[in-house]
Amino acid sequence: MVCHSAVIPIVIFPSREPEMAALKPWFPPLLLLFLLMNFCSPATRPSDEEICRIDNTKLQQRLEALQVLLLLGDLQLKDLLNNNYHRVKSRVFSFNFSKSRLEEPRLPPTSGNLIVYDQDCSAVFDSGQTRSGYFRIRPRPEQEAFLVYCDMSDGGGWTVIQRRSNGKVNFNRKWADYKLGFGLYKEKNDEYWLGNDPILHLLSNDEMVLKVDLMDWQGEKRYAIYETFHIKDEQDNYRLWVSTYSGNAGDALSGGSNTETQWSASLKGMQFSTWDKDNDRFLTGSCAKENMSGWWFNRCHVANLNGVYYKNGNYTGPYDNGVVWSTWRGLWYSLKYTVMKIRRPSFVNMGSGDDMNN
Ligand SMILES: [Ca+2]
Repeated sequence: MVCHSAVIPIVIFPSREPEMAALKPWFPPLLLLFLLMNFCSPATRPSDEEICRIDNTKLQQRLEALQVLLLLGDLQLKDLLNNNYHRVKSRVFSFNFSKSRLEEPRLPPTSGNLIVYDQDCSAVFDSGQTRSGYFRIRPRPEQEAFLVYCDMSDGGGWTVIQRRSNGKVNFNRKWADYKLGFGLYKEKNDEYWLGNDPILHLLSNDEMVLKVDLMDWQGEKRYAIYETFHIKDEQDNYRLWVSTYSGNAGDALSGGSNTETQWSASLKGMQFSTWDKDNDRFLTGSCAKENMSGWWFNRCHVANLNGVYYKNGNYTGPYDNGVVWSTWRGLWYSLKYTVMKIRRPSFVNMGSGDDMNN
């Protein structure tokens, strides 16, 4: 039995998309590994089979090392592009958004007898609806309208994409649930995850500001604002990018102020993971399983708002898997109330949220 590694040509695929260009270094080793696995004919001598297994193991290790290198390179590239000293914005992301804006006409405002939905809560606010509540919106003409909570306090026009408030909704969900969204959409403080696809559709129309509102069990409130918030499509596992923090809760999405922590906990450039789809950088385990949530895990995090809802704040256990924003209350304190909400940049003001009345 022979492993035909010496005669397999390495094919370089042409890349048409920026995303494909980023993935290109994966393809030769992936293809090589795949072909190797198929070329190894059934064992006639144990020693040859053993040799083949060792070769496969080595290739697997090399593949994993390359994946880590690629992720690190990607992080460095994003940091360079968004470095304040250079004042250069991420072309990787802005390219697609500019393109989508050109291709998709904006919906007319809600009026008349036709059922025409607003694109987002900013548009709902513009149309004169200035009281917070649930509205049906349709960010993209080809998609179905969906229900969302519009926070019209705090300057108005905020589309709420995530809320934790009472622990009634299970956030330990599979990929398909996080993709489409889940939770309750009735009461003011009902918990939900809007869904990665709906969030993606919202972000395709315009760049968005992300604001995170937080409250601890003593009623103290903090917030974090990110000037831009992007996620990529499902093919890239909804890879996250945020830039330019301001606020008083700390920049936990960037991994905090410690450089060593940032390397392992910054969520910038991370893909989304769930217990049934592990895309994190923790090569020997699953952050989603440990943290019992879907999130943009690195290895693993210092901020996870989809974690386990521990009542009364402080908690203990084998994993720091609470509803965590560690730059404010640490990894072992689970917050009482969290909201992630997005809005067009033209609405930006820097006040803190006043919609947390539970
Ligand atoms: Ca993993």
